[in-house]
Amino acid sequence: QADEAFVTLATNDSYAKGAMVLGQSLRNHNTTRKLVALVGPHVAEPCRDALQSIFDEVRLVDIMDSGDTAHLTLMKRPDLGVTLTKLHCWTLTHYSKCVFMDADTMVLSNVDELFEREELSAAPDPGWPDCFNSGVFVFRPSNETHEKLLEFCNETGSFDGGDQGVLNSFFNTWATADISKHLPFIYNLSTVSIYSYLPAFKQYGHDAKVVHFLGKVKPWNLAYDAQRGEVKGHSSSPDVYQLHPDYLLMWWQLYSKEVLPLLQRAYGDTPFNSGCVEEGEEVSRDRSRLDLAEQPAPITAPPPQVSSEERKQRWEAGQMDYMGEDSFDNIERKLDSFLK
Ligand SMILES: *[C@@H]1O[C@H](CO)[C@@H](O)[C@H](O)[C@H]1NC(C)=O
Ligand SMILES: *[C@@H]1O[C@H](CO)[C@@H](O)[C@H](O)[C@H]1NC(C)=O
Ligand SMILES: *[C@@H]1O[C@H](CO)[C@@H](O)[C@H](O)[C@H]1NC(C)=O
Ligand SMILES: *[C@@H]1O[C@H](CO)[C@@H](O)[C@H](O)[C@H]1NC(C)=O
Ligand SMILES: *[C@@H]1O[C@H](CO)[C@@H](O)[C@H](O)[C@H]1NC(C)=O
Ligand SMILES: [Mn+2]
Repeated sequence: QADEAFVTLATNDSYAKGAMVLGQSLRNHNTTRKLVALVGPHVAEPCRDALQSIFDEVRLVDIMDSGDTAHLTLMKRPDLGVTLTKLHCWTLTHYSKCVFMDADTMVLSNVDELFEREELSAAPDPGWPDCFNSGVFVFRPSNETHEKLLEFCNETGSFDGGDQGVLNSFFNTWATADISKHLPFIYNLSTVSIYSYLPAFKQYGHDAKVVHFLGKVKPWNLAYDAQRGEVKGHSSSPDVYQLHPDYLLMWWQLYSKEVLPLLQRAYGDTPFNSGCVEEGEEVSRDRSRLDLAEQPAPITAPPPQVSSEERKQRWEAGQMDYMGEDSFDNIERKLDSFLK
């Protein structure tokens, strides 16, 4: 078990906070496996220090410094930077098996049983169930596989511009070859689907083991009043209502109690964005606008004929077609076909 690890990725200071909450949630549920954080070169020194106190290993990944296929591919496809950094997880060959988890996930219970699964195991995306989602997956580190993945990126690129496209094309038998590689829905209880599909929550919610904060607005884009125990700054964006309030609060409680003290120690007297506001302090309009700057355009009715590719992209941007193709009935039917 010492040669198995949970792995996550932080490309900037915001995602580093997510990684810290994820790591701490794994610790709190007494994982027996090692914890590894891959960090990009833009993560500040104090953030790396704070990560260091939660994770067993914090590894800097700078594709620009590597004279290999990854670097050459990056020159050709700069948009694949984060993807290539994520693929770096295959080079962790001092572990025999790993579970990758996105920095915008958090565990609600011990999930060590995931290590019983084989590469490549992942959860189906209810919005696009023939694809797996690359937010949580089981893999076996291997320099050979890493090299092949890089060659694949260089030659084929990514159908969705990210790692999910690359991995789905590379591990292209996932949907059909081996049902044991399909993780149950409880490993992917996204807050979007909970909040939008109450029936789904009633059916699977009590078994939830992993929460995935999908969409453009992440918990760390909001603010928290620790005295009152309230998450703030979400009134202006309809997008935020897709974040389930209980899990959002749980994230902030864990952050303010167990992660913030580590950041405060690492930063010392240097000011940093803690995300916490004083009692009664209002989150200014400017502040909310700034934090939510990345929110997608408001939901608009999709044209009648949308290609599945487009539909998938909309789903991932949190713009679901609630009444039509993405309605709960359709999704439930698809899920049933997976879970039986
Ligand atoms: C942080 O990195 C993620 C990708 O890993 C990106 O989507 C996000 O926009 C970045 N945020 C900032 C504030 O740079
Ligand atoms: C983790 O282990 C500690 C100490 O052994 C124990 O007190 C705690 O209840 C455990 N936590 C969980 C979630 O099992
Ligand atoms: C990248 O792909 C091109 C073909 O598109 C090939 O000529 C080149 O050798 C590849 N580079 C690497 C580093 O694999
Ligand atoms: C979880 O489900 C959502 C839809 O509810 C999907 O967009 C996402 O990709 C899935 N994530 C994982 C880790 O399977
Ligand atoms: C994989 O590559 C890394 C770096 O190139 C190297 O340190 C490591 O020993 C290699 N692992 C194996 C099992 O060959
Ligand atoms: Mn994610």
